[in-house]
Amino acid sequence: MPSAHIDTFARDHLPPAAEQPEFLFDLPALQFPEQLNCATPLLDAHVQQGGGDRPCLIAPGIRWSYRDLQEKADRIAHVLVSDMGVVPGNRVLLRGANHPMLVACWFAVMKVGAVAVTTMPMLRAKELSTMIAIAQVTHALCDASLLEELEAARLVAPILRDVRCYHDASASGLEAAMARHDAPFDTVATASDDTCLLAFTSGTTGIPKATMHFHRDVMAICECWPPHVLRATADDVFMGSPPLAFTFGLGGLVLFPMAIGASTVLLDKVSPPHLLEGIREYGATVLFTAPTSYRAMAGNPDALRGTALRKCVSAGEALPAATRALWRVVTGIELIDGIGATELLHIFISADETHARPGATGVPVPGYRAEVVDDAGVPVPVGTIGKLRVKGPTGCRYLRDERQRTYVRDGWNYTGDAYLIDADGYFHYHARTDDIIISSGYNIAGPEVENVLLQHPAVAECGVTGVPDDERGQIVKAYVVLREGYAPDTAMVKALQDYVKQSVAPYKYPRAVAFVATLPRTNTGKLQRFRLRDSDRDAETMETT
Ligand code: 3UK
Repeated sequence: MPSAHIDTFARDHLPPAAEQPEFLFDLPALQFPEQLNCATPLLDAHVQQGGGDRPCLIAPGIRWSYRDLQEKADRIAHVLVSDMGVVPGNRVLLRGANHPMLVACWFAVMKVGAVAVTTMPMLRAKELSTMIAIAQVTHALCDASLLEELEAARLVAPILRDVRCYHDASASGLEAAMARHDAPFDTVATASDDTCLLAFTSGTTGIPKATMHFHRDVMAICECWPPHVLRATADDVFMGSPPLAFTFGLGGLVLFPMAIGASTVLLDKVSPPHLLEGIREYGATVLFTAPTSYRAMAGNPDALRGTALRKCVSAGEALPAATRALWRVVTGIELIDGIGATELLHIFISADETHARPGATGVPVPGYRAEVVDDAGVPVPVGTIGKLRVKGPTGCRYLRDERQRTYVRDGWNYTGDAYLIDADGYFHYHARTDDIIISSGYNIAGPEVENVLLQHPAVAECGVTGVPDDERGQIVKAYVVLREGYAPDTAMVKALQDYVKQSVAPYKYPRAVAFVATLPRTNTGKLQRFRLRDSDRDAETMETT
C-alpha cells in the first residue's frame, strides 16, 4: 500500500530503521490492514453502522451526535483542501482549549490525510514558533480567542502560511467557510503507517521533541488498554482535565470513547472545582485526571456524594498510595492508575480497579512487554530498582532528533523511569531516573518521601528534591504547601521531619523544609522537581539537621 502523502516530510524524517523500537503486534486486534485512516473506524463507521444519532460530544450548550461531528469534520475537510490548499502529508497546527470544534478540526485533518500538530492552549509565541519550525507547519486552525500568540509566532516562523480561526463570526472565519461547503467528504485512503499526529513531549527541559504517530498507532492504543483495563461501554460518559494536545487527553477524552461509540464531555475549564461541577451536571461516569486533581477533589466529599462516576483513571504522575486511599474513602471507587508516555502515545502499564495495589502502577497492558534492567540492559532480580523499558504496538519515533538514540536502545523504549518489579509481577514506580537523590551514598526517591508527607494532616501538596550539600553531596529538601490553618514555623518543620522518620528509613527525612504557596508544574500538570529549587527565592527555608 503506497503512502497517500504527497508532502513526504514526515516519512522523510522518520528515525532510521535501526534506531526505531521493535513493534509487537501479537494481539489478534492489532492485525491492521495496509490501508487505514483512523477517522474511518472512530467516526465514519458509527454513522454508517446506524449509530449516527448517538451522542458523541457534549460541552456547555452543545450536544453533537456522531452524525453532527461527521458533518462538521467533513465541511472543515473541504475548507482545508479547497480554501486552504492542504495536501496529504502537510502539517496542520491545532490550537484551542478542549472543545467540540477542536475535535472536529482534528478529524478534518485526519480525513484529508494531513498531519495534526496538537498544541497546548497556554503556549506562547516563542514555544509555538519553535514547534512550527520543527514540524514545518504550513497551516493552522485556531480558536479565535487564542490567535494573538499564534500570529506573533508566525512573524518569526513564516513557513506557517494560512491560519483559519473558529469561534470567529466574521466572513473570513472557519464557520463561514464551512457554510460554503457541503458534507460529505471522501476520507483520504492513507496507509496505516502514514504519520497522522505529531505530539510534542511535555518534556521538562530542553528543546521540545515531536513524537510521530501513525494512523495505525492511534487505533492500536484503542485496542490495548481500553478493552483490557478500562472496559467502558457505549453508554459511558467520559470527562476529564487533560488537554487534547496531551496524548493522555486525546486518548481518554476523544479516541477511547469514540472507539466504542460512547460520549464525552469537553470542558474548557478543568480545575478541580470545575471538574466537580461538570461531573454532577453532565453525569460523567468515566473520569481522566491527574493525582493532584483527585487529591484536591477529595477535599470536597459533599460534591462527590451520589455522582454517576464509576471509573476513575489517574496518569501523568505517580499516584501516591495516600491519594488512592483518600479517593476510595470519599467515593468508594478504586482508582485505575496507568503509566503512559507521549512517545508510546498512551498507557502501557496499569491495573484495573479489581487488581489495583497501593503503591504499584500495575502490570504490562496486553499488547505491551515491560522489563526492569540494569545499566547493561540485563533484567534485575525481583525487588531491585532498575530502568524501565517497554515495547509494544506503539513506540518512540522522534522527528529528526538525536535523542532518539537515548530513548530507544536495542529495540526497547527506555522511558527514563526507575521501577522495581515485586514477586507478583507488579511494577512499582520509584522516581524519574534523573530525579533520584543521592545523599551520603544513599539513593532516595523524592516521590517516596512526598507520599509520606502527603499523609500528614498539615500538608496540602509537596515536592521533594535533592539540593547540593558540601558534606553529603545532596540533601533531601521538601517544598511544602500547607493546608489552611497551619503555621509555617520551626515547630512545623520538626513535626514533618519526625513524621517522615517514623514512617520510612530515617536517612530519607527532609533535612531542609521550605514552605511555598504553590509548586511548579508543567502544562500537563507534572511537578517540575528541578524547578523546585527556584522557589527558594520566594520561600524561607528552614534547616534542622
Ligand atoms: C510519568 C507516570 C508514574 C513517567 C501520559 C498517560 O504522562 C504521560 O506522558 P508524558 O510524555 O510523560 C511520561 C512520563 O510521565 N508518568 C506518567 N504516568 C505515570 N509515572 N505513574 C504514572 N501513572 O515518568 C513517564 O515516563 O507527559 C500518561 C497517557 C498518555 C501520556 N502521554
